[in-house]
Amino acid sequence: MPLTIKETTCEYKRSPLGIDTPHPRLSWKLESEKRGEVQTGYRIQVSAGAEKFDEPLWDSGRVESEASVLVPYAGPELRSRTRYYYRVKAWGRDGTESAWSETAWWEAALLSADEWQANWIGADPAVLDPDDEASPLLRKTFELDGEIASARIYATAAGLYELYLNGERVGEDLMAPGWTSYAKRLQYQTYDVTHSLSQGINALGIALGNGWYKSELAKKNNRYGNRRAALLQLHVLFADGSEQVVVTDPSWKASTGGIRFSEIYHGETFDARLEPAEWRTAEFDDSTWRAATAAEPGTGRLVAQENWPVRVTERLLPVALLRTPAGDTVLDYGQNLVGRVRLRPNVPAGTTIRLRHAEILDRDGNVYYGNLRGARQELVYTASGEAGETYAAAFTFFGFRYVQVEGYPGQDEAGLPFEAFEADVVHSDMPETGRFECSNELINRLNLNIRWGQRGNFLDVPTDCPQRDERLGWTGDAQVFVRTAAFLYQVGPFFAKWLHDLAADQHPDGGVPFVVPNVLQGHSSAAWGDAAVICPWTIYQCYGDKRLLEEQFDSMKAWVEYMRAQGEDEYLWNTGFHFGDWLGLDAKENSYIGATPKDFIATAYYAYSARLVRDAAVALGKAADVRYFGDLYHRVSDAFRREFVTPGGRLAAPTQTAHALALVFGLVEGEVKTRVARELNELVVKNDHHLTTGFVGTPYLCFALSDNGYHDTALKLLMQESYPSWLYPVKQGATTIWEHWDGVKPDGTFWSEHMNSYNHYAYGAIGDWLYRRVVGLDAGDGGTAYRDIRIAPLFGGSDLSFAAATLESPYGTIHSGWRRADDEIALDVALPAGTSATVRLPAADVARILIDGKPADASEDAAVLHAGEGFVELRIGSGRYVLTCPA
Ligand code: RAM
Repeated sequence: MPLTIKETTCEYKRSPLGIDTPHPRLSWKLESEKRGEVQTGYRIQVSAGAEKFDEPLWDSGRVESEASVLVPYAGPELRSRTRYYYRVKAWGRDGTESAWSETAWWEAALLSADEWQANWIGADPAVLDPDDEASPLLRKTFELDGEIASARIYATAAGLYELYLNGERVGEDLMAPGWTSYAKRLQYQTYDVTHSLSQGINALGIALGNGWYKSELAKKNNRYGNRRAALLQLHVLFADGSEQVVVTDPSWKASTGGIRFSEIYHGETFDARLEPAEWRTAEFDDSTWRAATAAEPGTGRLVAQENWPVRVTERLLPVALLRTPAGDTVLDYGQNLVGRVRLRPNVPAGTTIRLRHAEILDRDGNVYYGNLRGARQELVYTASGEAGETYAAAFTFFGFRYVQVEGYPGQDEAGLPFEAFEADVVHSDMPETGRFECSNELINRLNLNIRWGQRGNFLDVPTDCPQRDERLGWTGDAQVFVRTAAFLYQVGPFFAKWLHDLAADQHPDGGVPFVVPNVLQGHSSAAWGDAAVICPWTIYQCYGDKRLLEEQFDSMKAWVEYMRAQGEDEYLWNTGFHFGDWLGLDAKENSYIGATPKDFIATAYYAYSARLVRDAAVALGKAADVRYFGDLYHRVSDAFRREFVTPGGRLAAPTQTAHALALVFGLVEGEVKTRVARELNELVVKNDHHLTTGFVGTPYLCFALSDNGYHDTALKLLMQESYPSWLYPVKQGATTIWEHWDGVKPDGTFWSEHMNSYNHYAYGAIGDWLYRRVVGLDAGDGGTAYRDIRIAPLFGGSDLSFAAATLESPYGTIHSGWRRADDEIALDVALPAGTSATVRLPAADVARILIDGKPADASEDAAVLHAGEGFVELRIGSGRYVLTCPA
């Protein structure tokens, strides 16, 4: 197969509508069967039409470069509402030229604020009190005269919206416009509606929900405003070149319909009898509707949708019908999921069905609602009785495995028709990128639980949990999980959007809110605020997103400067409030905060973040910042050692978390490091191979052991099935990651209902270690976006007989998998074109390592980088290899 270009993307997406950056970035993947293939040059053409490449708007010409990830468009200034077609070709190692890629496109949205002609509107407050729970409906008819060539809608809302055109739903996005720091930034969405319009009279309809804008969030409603409102602009281009624009303005009509109540935490109440039939169509008589009025929602800058849209990504039928001891009728979906039930009731008009959503059954088998705290999460539906009626909550989501059904006719005798209760799984529709498998089924289930945790909690913002009256963008949780997240799914746009909100909500002194978007008072706990630094750095490493790093750089610096200003000593952070090693098991009785001293954690993170900011400055070529943050990093690390390392060379804090942080953050060196590692190992062994770590220590614990000669101990921790361990919840039947190691105690009782989520991804951060250490599929230091790969599996004892992972990286598919047989281990590696890898294997000498059956030092496709001290390092280029080494 010759050199070919597959999968071109613009701003991470395939042919995206509605991009508002002036220099969109293009990426492509190369495919070649040749080993060691690299790109030596590329050429990009951008044109105004799919057939217009003979007169391109921009032709990069042949550029001698290996770049193929996020290459910025550098042609003439882009125009709003314009589609740009592009194609790419590349040259390979020995000059081979690829054919042009398939043509793809992106479309510019509204590139400046003055392109907006629309006005914010809502229902007249004199007619519908803004605090009336019923959702407003807005509609407008308009006439089109002429042949329609193309049409786009740009729309957003204060609250949430669903859009209809001539009776049909526009797009499939849910929970639009998403959750941002509304007072500063509000996303709008772009829709291609060319084929939904017709000549003559057309009708637009908008349903509005409270959403994050107005719902009760963290015990308070109307956080951003109290009046739901819409902003929409439709541009119709006719075949003769003329244009018509329809906008929201007071000529629209307003009323209410079936949605009587809608809240993020509490669910939705829908009365199908009150939904005016056909209100979304041109034929509907709206003479009883009132005029809409102008609204001022107080929202900030309008930005085109950055994140992946929220969508239904899977449907699940219940797996069982339960009759609980309390006499309830309960559907079990077999999986703790986030989404909604798509109700298809076949019942008489006026029947009210109530669905109550819960995560877990108690010891007696009854549905448990205690851990939801104030969140009601229920759907109350009153049927119209019409044939084929169906309803799925529009403006809310539920975290559940179990649904208690009340009011379904005949449910006590006949049971329930499962097809009438199908569940929609709802989250940000991020492409799946990572797969993992090993020989232990419990660990495979753990990995699945990590994925479900990410799905449920990556619903436009990274939330701590999706079910109780919280569901907030907790910075600490996001920070510990970001690297695992970036393996399992493509989270570039997801974190870019969230980090823009983090910067928007950051305090003038650099303090970082506990949650983003910020709806709480508190800010700036160590390990939570560090999300400002760790997340953009991780996205840069995993996807090569230098622009994001550049955009966030001031925010990153400001956070480190905030820390510098806190301590009584400039280089120690020993003041203020901190969550500490949150939920650590070495906490005092009745405390959530683990035993590791807060100033230890705060100073360790201070050093770590200063170092990452220095590294970011190196990447961005900012010499003065490199010096400043490099110096700061050294001073903070020195201060850390003075304060927390005893003259004898041990850590002053005898906890697993303290030892893990000091090792992983590189705060101890030489003999002290050796001793700290040995003592960490002893702490774990003495605790009968059980962890004591909380949110801060857990993500690093196994890395600290594996990377310092104690991989077998790390593996024992992983394989541990008794409490506390990662596999304990799995053995208890968990299908997601729990907030507490003992969310369900061995005797079947629960942790206190004040804080006991069964879908809290933080401890799922162990995924990162599974992929990068057990499988050994890691990025190297010689580049970003896995251009330089490091394959260094740690086989450990004989607990596992195989482990494999596949990652769809920015350059293409990377695979690494090892299998142990008799006295040999076979390693299967595949690298995409444009990348190369260092493979590290344990062996006394090179001759014991075979590549495709031949000794490694005789292979033409591998260079020996190192041999000795019990390990061999080889350098290989793209392609597929089977390596073997002695077990
Ligand atoms: C809880 C959240 C979150 C954690 C904070 C400190 O309320 O659920 O997971 O980061 O506390």
